[in-house]
Amino acid sequence: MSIIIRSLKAREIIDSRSNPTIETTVTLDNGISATASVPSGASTGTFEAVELRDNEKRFNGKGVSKAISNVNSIIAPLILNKPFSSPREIDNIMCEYDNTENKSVLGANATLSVSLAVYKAFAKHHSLPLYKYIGGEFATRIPAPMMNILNGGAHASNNIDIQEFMIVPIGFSSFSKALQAGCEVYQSLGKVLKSKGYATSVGDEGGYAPNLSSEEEAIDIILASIRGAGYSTDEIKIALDIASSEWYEEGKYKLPKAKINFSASELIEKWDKLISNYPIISIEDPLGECDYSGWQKITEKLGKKTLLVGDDLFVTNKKRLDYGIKNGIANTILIKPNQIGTLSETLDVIKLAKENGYFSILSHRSGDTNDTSISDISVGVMSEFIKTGAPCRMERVAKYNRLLKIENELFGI
Ligand code: 2PG
Ligand code: MG
Repeated sequence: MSIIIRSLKAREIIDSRSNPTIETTVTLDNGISATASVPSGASTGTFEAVELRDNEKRFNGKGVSKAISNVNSIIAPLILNKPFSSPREIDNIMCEYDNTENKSVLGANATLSVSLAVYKAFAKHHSLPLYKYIGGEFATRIPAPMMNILNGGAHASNNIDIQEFMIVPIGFSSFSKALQAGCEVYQSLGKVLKSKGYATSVGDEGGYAPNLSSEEEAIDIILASIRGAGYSTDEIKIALDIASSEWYEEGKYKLPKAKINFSASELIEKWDKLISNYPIISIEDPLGECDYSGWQKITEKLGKKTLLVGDDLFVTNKKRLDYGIKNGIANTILIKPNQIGTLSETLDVIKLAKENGYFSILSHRSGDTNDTSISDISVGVMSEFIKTGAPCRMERVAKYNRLLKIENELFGI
């Protein structure tokens, strides 16, 4: 059944950090329309696809009018009023026109806004929710949430170098119960911080961002809040996003806030110790995006005990994941569609990960919108986890709420 697109229109909207981003609406010739918007990172990997910004005076250079004009004036004429049988054909046309490794001609923000809107419109045309359109009858599992309840690094103006301290409620019979536990622990953490006289202001992803004496103190406080909410560490585990590419400089890891330097081997020792002492099940970007030998060492040492997640390392890129697979690097991939620029390529990289025994984690960005595509994608591909911040700030909560709705549709819960 072929589908014809009647109109494609992009607009500038604002993301959760008050930066402009792009929202695109696609309308089919039968009147069905769908809209998608794209998020934006702060601790971005060097190898991510290009996020096209205007670099002009307005919005401190962050305007996206060039990306918008690429949608309205370049992509639209390429795809309007022609028959298509799948969104992939449209993604291919954009990739072929762009013809660069990193979408530097059209901008990955432009292409992703089109790609997501087109997938949503095709799903609607087939009278399916997006997750079912992506995954068909296999879309029957809701991922476990990784909830970033304590923020540091580039996402918070506190003194903590590790970017994200997440709780992972895995010992629950349903997503809604896991989410409830996560929310109760988040509230409990607020009380614990208050009782210790710490700030309860929040960072970009809704997690608290107090000044603390060490990462051990951060984890101890989280453990106290898990207990305080009446849960155990059998039910709720901890995950970290180190985001250590931010620290890497001339072969050394220079922690910008603590002002201490580590070699790769010293950092591996540090993470090994932390994993041994705490109920940590996952560490993201424990080493830098180009420190391949360090990644091989840590995978050999800790890869059987914990999830080693490549975010800046893999940037949702098939070639980089393929290199990792062939060289014994990491065992899990973080998936951010805007790192690559189309949903079709995102689905391809997840497929490659699955075929090679890697777990996948769908992820928001630190600057985000109310678009909930990643929730549908996570169910569509049956990813093991989704990380989309604390249960605070509506752009984060919207994605958890979408999963509640999907759970209800699938299981009547
Ligand atoms: C990360 C993300 C999302 P950013 O590093 O995993 O939490 O942050 O979007 O700033 O890259
Ligand atoms: Mg990360």
